[in-house]
Formats: sequence, C-alpha cells, structure tokens
Amino acid sequence: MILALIVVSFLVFQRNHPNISQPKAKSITSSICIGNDRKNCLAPFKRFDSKYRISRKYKLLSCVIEKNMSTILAAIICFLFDEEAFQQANRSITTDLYEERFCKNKNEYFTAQQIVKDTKISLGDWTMFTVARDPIDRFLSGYVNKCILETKRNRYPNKCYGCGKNLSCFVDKQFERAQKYVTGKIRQWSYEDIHFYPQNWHCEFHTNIHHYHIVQYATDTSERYEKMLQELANILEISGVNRNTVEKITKEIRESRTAHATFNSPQRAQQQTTLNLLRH
Ligand SMILES: *[C@@H]1O[C@H](CO)[C@@H](O)[C@H](O)[C@H]1NC(C)=O
Ligand SMILES: *[C@@H]1O[C@H](CO)[C@@H](O)[C@H](O)[C@H]1NC(C)=O
Ligand SMILES: *[C@@H]1O[C@H](CO)[C@@H](O)[C@H](O)[C@H]1NC(C)=O
Ligand SMILES: CC(=O)N[C@H]1CO[C@H](CO)[C@@H](O)[C@@H]1O
Repeated sequence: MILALIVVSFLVFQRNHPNISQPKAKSITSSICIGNDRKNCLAPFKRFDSKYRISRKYKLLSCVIEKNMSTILAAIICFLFDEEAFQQANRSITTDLYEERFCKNKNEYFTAQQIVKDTKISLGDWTMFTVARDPIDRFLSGYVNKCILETKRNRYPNKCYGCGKNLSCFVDKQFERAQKYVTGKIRQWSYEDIHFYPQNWHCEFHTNIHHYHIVQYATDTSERYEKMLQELANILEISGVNRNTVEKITKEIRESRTAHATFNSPQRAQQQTTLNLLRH
C-alpha cells in the first residue's frame, strides 16, 4: 500500500501549476497524488535534463522526453530541419535510430536560452511542443524495456540497481535517488533517472511550461493513437509546414509498426498485474 503510493506518486504529472492551464498548455489529468497522497509526492518542476530539437525554418521546437516516441519526434524535426539533406541521405522518419541519428549535433540543444541566443528568435515566436505519456504507462513501459528486456546494457550488472525483476526493489532505489536529487544531495543524473524521473522535471517546464503544446502519447495499439497523430499534424501545420508534407510524415508513422511496442507483451501484462495488486 505504502509502496503503491510511492510508485504512483513519484511518477505523477503535476497538474496544479498556475501556468499549466493557459491556452497553449494541456495537462495530463490524473487522480493520484492529491489530498493525503500528496505527502508522498516528489516536488514538481525541478530543473532536470532537457533535450531540444529545432527546425529554424518553421520555428518549430520540440523537447523530447525519453520514451519510444522521442526517437520519432526527433526524426520529424530533423527532417524539417533540412528536408533535402535528410532525403538525400536516404533517411526515413521511422528508422532514424537514436545512436545514428542524422541530425546529431546539428539542431540539438540543452537549454532554451541557448536556442534564443543562437537563433535570435524569442521563445514566444517558436511553436513549442512535446509529447508526454501517462506516468504509470511510462513507468511500466520503461521498467519492462530498460530493466528487464533491454540487452544492450546487460554488461552492466548494476543496471536498474541490480534489482532485475524485483519491482519494489527498483522503485525504492529510484525514489530514494529522486528525493536526493530534490534536496541537492545528488546533482548528476543517470540513464535510469532520465527514463524514470517525473516528466514535469524535463523541458525546463519550471519556467517555460506555458509556451508548450503538450500532446498526450498513445501507443500504436491504443484507440487514441489516431488522435495523437492528428494533434501532431495540427502542430506541424500551425508552424507552417505544408499539408502534403504533414500528410507524408503522418502516413509514414502510421505505416510503421514499432516492433518495440511493449503494450501487449506478456511481460507488460505481468507488470500491470503486479501494479494492480500493489495498489489495492
Ligand atoms: C507563470 O508565468 C509567468 C509569465 O511567464 C511567470 O512570470 C511566472 O513566474 C509563472 N509562474 C510560476 C509559478 O511559474
Ligand atoms: C541513396 O539510395 C540511392 C538509391 O538506392 C543510392 O543511389 C544512393 O547512393 C544512396 N545515397 C546515400 C547517401 O546512401
Ligand atoms: C525485493 O527487493 C527487496 C528490497 O530490496 C527485498 O527486501 C526483497 O526480499 C526482494 N524480493 C525478492 C522476491 O527478491
Ligand atoms: C521506433 C522506436 O523508436 N523504437 C525504439 C524504442 O526504444 C528502443 C530502446 O530505447 C529502441 O531500441 C527502439 O529502436
């Protein structure tokens, strides 16, 4: 029970910030972390890792929060950064993997301030957006992918604190780290932190959330998937990308099925069950 509170509370996407309800910002609603649960919640809006990808041509700026969609988001912006070069290099939006991404070090920033400085375009003149995921889904998907399935980092015995399939072990350790980060006892961040700290700590939301369009993530097996693609398409059109190009982008995304999606995997079902048990 207490564990359950901790699980849900440190994941929550905070909704009560005075600036979140301004016209451009949409929040992910959640019924957790309110009332008595609040004391188990981590402080919202800490300053944390932020990764920006920009297309100057369209004054389009995306902050990518680690999750599977982030690779595709970055690829869309990369394509719009230099459409010709991207195509000439035979890249495609759904196959431009993170490690070999075409735009590496070309349109990438870590602070909004640096973007404004380099482009001389103030933040208010950019179309800014990000994709955020339901915090519990994000946690489960991240846990299954990073702590259980991912083989890339199997050489590191301490991956996910060496907790393996022990969910409560991982949650305890990660929560403890998060608290230390809040109080300033830890200043660095790890691979795990980037994938599991609250989304509201990213993207310099503490000062800039009112600038953002926030699209709610949907897996490609969910009913909301089409809606998410439509919202993305709207944002691209707002920034001046022509309709044909927008359609080309969404078509490509639609046609790709991420082999990686964990939504229906047996491991995922197992973790869902575990979490349900913990919550009751
Ligand atoms: C809300 O936005 C305004 C205008 O950008 C800013 O001055 C203010 O500090 C923000 N409030 C909070 C609580 O971040
Ligand atoms: C892209 O593909 C075309 C046709 O397959 C090929 O001729 C060209 O060399 C490729 N370009 C690059 C940069 O790989
Ligand atoms: C899981 O980890 C916790 C805390 O690290 C430990 O107390 C518990 O015995 C572990 N459970 C299993 C099944 O290994
Ligand atoms: C489509 C896509 O972006 N898939 C990626 C999901 O995340 C894993 C691990 O980070 C990548 O290996 C996949 O390529």
